[in-house]
Amino acid sequence: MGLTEDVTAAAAEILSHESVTLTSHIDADGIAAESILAQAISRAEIRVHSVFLRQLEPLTMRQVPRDDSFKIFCDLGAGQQNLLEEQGFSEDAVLIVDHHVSQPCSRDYHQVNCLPYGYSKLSAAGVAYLIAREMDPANVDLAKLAIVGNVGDMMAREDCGLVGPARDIAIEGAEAGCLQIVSRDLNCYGTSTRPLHVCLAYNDDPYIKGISNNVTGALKFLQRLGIDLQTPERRWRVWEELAPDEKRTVISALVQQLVAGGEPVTRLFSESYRFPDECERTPLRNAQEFATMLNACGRWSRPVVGANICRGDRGGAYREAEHMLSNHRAVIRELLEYILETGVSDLSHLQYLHVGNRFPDTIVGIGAGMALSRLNAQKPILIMVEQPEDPSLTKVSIRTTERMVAQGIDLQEALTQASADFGGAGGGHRIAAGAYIPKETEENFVRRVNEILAAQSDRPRPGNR
Ligand SMILES: [Mn+2]
Repeated sequence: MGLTEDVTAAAAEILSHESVTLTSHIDADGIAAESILAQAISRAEIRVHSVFLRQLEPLTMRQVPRDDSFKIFCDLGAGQQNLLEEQGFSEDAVLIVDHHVSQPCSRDYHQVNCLPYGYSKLSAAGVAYLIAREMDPANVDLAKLAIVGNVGDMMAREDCGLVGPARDIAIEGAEAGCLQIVSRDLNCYGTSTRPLHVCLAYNDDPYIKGISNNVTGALKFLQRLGIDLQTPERRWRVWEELAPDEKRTVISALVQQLVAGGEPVTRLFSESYRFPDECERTPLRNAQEFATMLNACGRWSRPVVGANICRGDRGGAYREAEHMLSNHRAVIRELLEYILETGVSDLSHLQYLHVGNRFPDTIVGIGAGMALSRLNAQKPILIMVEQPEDPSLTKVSIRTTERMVAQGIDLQEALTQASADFGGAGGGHRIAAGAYIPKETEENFVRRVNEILAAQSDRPRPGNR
């Protein structure tokens, strides 16, 4: 069996039911995946009801109705199969659509998971799309949401563009006219909504001296190039609306700046995914910003608003999401300032900080990632935050850079090991991971993570002997 066979079997299975309950995750990938499957299912005239969960655990499980509907778990479930078993779900009533590490389980739940087949850069929305298209080729319009989910789950980050099956989906969507692939675009977040100088200054991959983290520097840099940075109405222009020759001027100046600093230029470019059917200068115009909007909905516990946007609502849901997005940015900015002002504690291979209950646990990872570029990027940053629902638990987020990952740092491994040592649970990716630990173990936990990171950095690596 391969992924294609699993997809075919899953599509046939779904089509054989009259009623489906879809349980998905509240982040951009989960919301996009839910919207893909729910639309494909209702287009097939099958009843579908959706439930969004922050995570799959005994308490949240109560939201999944115990009726005779077929249960699809999406962007979650692979790692919680024992829980499904404990809760009495039978094998023939469940389908898991996921891209996370699978937990061994005595019950053999049907699963479509790209990870065991070696596709580590395909997200749940990508897998959901493959199933939807198998259910009906007319579902090709949902490729747009698949790309939003993949980009939202950072699948395009490491390689500056999507690869493998995720990229095939983008090509398919582009051929069907649902999206546009822009090759060698500026590798920068905010190309549709941020004034160009702000867009450049807020970007630090690659880090460009005098421009990254320096709004005034970025503005001066652009003014010297003689490009109109504002429209005649004095509105700041965004990257997307620059003429091709203006873009070339900016890019070649940025290349010069990097070369002068002895830095590689490869990460200046990335493939980006645009949606020409969306209004110009809105967060829905490209996959990255669309994903941020969905994440904002999830983080403010309104995933359904994001799901409605995915289904085409550009009225009430869109306005609500815009509001959440601006709040989301304000809180992240506050967190970033808090981290930089408070300062981090230093260990040999780790820097860390406890933010208490000042910030919601859902944004600390993003804040940590942003803070890292202003701190010592050689050391992963770990942030701890109190759990409002359960003060005996501490939520931990850790972030590092692509460069450190290339040098052998694996945060997923570090947090999984360390949290297991202290009765917690962790997971994630090499570049970003999270865990829950008992509050009283915080200090020992941080020391243990540091030890593991130290061992990782001493580990011999292939090609680096
Ligand atoms: Mn995901």
